[in-house]
Amino acid sequence: MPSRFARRLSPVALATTMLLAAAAHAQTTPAVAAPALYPNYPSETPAEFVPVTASFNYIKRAVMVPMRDGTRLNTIVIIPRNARGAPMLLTRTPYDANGLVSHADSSDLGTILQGYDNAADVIVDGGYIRVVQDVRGKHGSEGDYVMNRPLAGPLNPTPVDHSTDTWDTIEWLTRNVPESNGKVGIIGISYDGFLPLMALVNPHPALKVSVPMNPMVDGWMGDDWFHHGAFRQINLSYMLEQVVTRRGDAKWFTGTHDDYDTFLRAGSAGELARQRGVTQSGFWKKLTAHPAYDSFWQEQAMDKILARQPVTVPTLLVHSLWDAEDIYGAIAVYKAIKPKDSANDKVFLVMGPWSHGGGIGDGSKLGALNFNADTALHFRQEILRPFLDRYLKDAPAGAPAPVQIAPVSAFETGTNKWRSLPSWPAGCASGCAIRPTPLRLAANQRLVLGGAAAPGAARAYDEYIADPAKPVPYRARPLNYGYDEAKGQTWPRWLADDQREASGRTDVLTFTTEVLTAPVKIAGEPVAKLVASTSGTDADWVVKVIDLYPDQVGSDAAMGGYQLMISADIFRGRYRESYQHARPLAANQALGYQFALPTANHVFLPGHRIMVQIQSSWFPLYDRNPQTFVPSIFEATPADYKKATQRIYHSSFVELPVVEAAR
Ligand code: PG9
Repeated sequence: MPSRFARRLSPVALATTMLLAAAAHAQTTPAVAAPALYPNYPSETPAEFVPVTASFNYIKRAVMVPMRDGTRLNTIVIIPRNARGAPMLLTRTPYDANGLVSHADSSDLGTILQGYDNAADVIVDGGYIRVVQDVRGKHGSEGDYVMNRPLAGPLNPTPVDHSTDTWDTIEWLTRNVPESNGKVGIIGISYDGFLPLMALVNPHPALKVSVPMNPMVDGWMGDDWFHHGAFRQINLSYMLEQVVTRRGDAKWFTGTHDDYDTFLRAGSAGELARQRGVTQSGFWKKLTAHPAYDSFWQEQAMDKILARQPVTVPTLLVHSLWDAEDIYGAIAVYKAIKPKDSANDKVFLVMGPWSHGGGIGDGSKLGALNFNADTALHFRQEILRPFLDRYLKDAPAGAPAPVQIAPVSAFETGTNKWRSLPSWPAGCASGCAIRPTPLRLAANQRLVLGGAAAPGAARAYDEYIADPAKPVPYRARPLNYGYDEAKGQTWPRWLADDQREASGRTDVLTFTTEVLTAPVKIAGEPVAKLVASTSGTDADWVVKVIDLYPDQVGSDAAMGGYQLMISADIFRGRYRESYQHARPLAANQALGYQFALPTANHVFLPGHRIMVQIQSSWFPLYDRNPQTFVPSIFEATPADYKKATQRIYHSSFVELPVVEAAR
C-alpha cells in the first residue's frame, strides 16, 4: 500500500513495513484468510477446519448463552442423535464444562461422560440431553468470579447471582433446544451440588427436579472452609487454583514428600498463604476478615436460605456417610426444608457408604471396607434413575404409574443393608424409636453405654499434653493430599482410615466399651458433651466415635482390630460461648463443650466394641490452635504456639442416637 510515508523507505524496510501493516490490518478486519505468502506453496492447514461428527451417536453444541445482564455463559448442549422430546439434565460448574464432557475423544456419548458429575449410565440409558455450563467468571464464560456467589443482596450488590443465571439458562434452553420436551433437571456434586440448591431460589417453571449431591451448604459450620471454627487449611491449594485465574492454571506446588512438613514449617495458615500467593485471592481476604460465624457466613448458608423459601421443586438430596469435604450440607438442608414438605412428596434423601461424590462411582468398597455389592450402582439404578424419570419424562398414554422412591433411602453400615424410611432420622420403617443415650467416659479408659454418671465422675479425669510442635496427623504419614490415585493420593477416603495409629499416641485419649454381646444401632447425629480444662487460653477438641472390630476377623484378616471412624469432628474452643464471637478460655477450669458430630446410620455388631478418641489437633487438615488466645489464628506467631495440659473429665459423654424397639 504505497503511501507518502512509503517513498522514503529502503526496499527491505518497505517490505517489512507492508507485512507489519498487513498483519495489523488483518487483526482489525474480520477473520478472513490472509493472502498466501507463497501462493505456489500453500499451507496444508485449511482456512477453517470443519469437524466430521456424522458417526457420533450425539450432537454437541457449544453456545454462549446470554444472561439478563448481558454476560454470556459457555454452555455445552449434548443431544443424543435422533432425540425427540428428550428431557434435559443440567450441571453448572466452576470446574470447566468442556472438561466434564470430554472424558475421552470419542464418538460415544457414554464414553465422553465418564467422570465427575456425570451419572453417565443414567444419563445415556435415560436418553437425556446433557447440558453443562461454566458459571460466571470461570473457564469459557464471561463475567467476574466470586466463590459461591451469594444471592443478590447484602453480600452481593449486583442484580445477578446463581439463581438468576440458572433461571436465564433454563429459559434459554426451553426456547433453543427443539429436541427437548422443555423439562429441565439440575444435578451436581459438591460446588456443583451447591448450584442445584441455588436453582431452588425463585426456580424457573421448567425446572422439574434438583439433585444436590454432597452439596456445599455452610462453609463455616461443617463444610469446606471451617468445622465449628477450626480452619481447614488443607484447602489453601483450592483457594489458589480455583480463584486466582479464570481457567485455574495457577498451580499449587509442593517442596516436600509429606504435607505435614510443608504446613508445620510454614507455621500459621496465614504465613503459608503468603508464601504461596493465596493472599492475592479476593476470597482469602474475605475469609480471613470473617474468622467467626458472623453474617458473612450465616447469610450465605444455603440451609438457612432455603428454610425461607417455599418447597416447590422435587429435590433428591444425596449424602455420603464418609464425606471428607461436605459432610454437613445435605443433612442440614434436609433438616431445613423437610418440615415444609407437608405432603411428603417433594424432599427426598439418600445416604450411602461413600466418600465425597462416591454415588457416581463404584460403591462396592471404601478403602478397607467391603459392602458386598455396588451400593452406588444401586443408588443410580434404583433411586436416581426412577426419580429423574418420574419428573422429567413424559409418560406415554396408558403407561404404568411411574415409580416413586422412598422418602429416605439410607444405607445401614455394619449390616450393609439399604433401609427405606419415611423420614430422617429414623431407625426403622416402624416400631422403633431413637433414644439419646449417654456413652460415658469412665476410669481405666472405659466407656459405659447408658446409665447414670459414676460417683465422683465430675472430679475424675484423664489428661494429655497437647504439643503444637507435634500435632496429631489426620492420617498416617507421609501425607499426600490429592485425588490422583496413580500418585498414591487417597484423600477422598481418609475418613475410613484405621485409627489405631492415633490410639497409640500419648496425646490421644482412647476409651472403649466392653465387647458388645448385642447389636447397638445408631441413626442420626451423635453429640459430644465434653467437660474439659486446658492450661492454655484456647484449645481444639476432636472427638471420634469409632467401631472397634474384633481382634480377629476370619473373613478379612486385615480388619482384625480395625478402628473405623463412624462419626468424628473438631470444635475450636474459642467459640465455646458463641460462634459469632471468639473468647479466651479460662485456664485450668473445667468447662463444658457441646457440638454435634456428623450423621451416622450404623450398627455396632456383637463382638465389636465402641471406642471414643479425644485429641487436640487434626493436622494439617486443620490449622493448629496456638493454645494461647490470639486475635487471629491466621496470623499467630511462632511464639504464640505453646504446649498445654488438657484434662477430660469423666462427666463427659457422647450422646448416641440409639435405636430401640418402641416401648
Ligand atoms: N466441595 C469441594 C471443595 C470445595 C472447596 C475446597 C475443596 C473442595 C468441591 O467443590 O469439590
